[in-house]
Amino acid sequence: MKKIVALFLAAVLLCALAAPSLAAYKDEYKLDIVPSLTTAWGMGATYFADLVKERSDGKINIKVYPGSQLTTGKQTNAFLLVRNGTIDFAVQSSINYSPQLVELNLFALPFFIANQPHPYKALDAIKNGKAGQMIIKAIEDKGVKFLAFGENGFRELTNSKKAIKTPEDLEGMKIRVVGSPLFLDTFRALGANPVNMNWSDTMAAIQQGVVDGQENPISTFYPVKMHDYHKYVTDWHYVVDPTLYVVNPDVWKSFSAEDQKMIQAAAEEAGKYMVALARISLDDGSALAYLQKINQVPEITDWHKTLKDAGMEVTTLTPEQTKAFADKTAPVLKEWRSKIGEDLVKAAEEDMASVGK
Ligand code: X2X
Repeated sequence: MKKIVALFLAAVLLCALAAPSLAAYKDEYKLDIVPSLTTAWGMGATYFADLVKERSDGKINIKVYPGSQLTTGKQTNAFLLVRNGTIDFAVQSSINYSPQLVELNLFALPFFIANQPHPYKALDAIKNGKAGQMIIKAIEDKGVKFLAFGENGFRELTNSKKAIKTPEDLEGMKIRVVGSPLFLDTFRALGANPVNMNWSDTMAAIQQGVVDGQENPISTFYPVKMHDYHKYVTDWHYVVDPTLYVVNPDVWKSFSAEDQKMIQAAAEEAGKYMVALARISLDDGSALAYLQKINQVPEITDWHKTLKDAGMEVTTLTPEQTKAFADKTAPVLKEWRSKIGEDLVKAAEEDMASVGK
């Protein structure tokens, strides 16, 4: 009898202990993204939310808010809002976090990763290497829990005026850029006239001809019908934008250890899916093969063809043509190396060198 009473009391105690953490689960967790749900970014965020919902039997409900709704359009405030808990989760661009985390400018150093013999492999080596660890530490030291890398993609140039093949072609062109002053420095070095603008204001500025051009990953163009306004694409791969799956640390602590493990795995899986979507038709075929393997091949599997069919003229720069742009921006690269931190840039160079020729 005594044993039964003791067991009963232990059970009551356990329930009492478990109750606050269960009660702490919210009905909805808000997840912030900048573009629409139809982009690789949006699809990568939705995939994560769906996995978590399914694997928690509906207990953890993450809602994706597209179009920078949660930052009232100010995408570069996203890091601060995840840190203070206004936003629970985010899949955010390294560019949008760079005003608070100077280290994240690493990926936006002009022609730094792009100039490697295998840019995608070089990027992966950074993410999985010493530089990646340093970046994750910088994010977490500043008060946001990192879960996984995704990918927005290498960034290409579009404009309404002419095919851009040399830095001279960019002379005086008004180009919309986002985020860090590094982008202003890069475009000024190329003789252009860059303007900082949120993505939520960009399409209107493009439609009204307030700007002549913009730069973004190729998978972003079709969903916003960029082809209706910009005829010219220059595929120059000048910088890359990996995205980051992150969560507010208090929200993270409120999850049981088992749920944390499940959410972590879901973010990693969704990150891989997003990377593949961002690379489809732009890599050596690995992205498509992965999406086939997980049975998630998207409707569009060839970006250049899709954009050409929509009327865009795609210029892919030769290595010599790329060099002219890289030479012009070399002083910016040099200046920003020290702003970002020589240690981090050197670690990234070592990571990239491990890939080989
Ligand atoms: O604003 C942009 O250009 C975008 C959508 O790519 C980012 O959020 C960095």
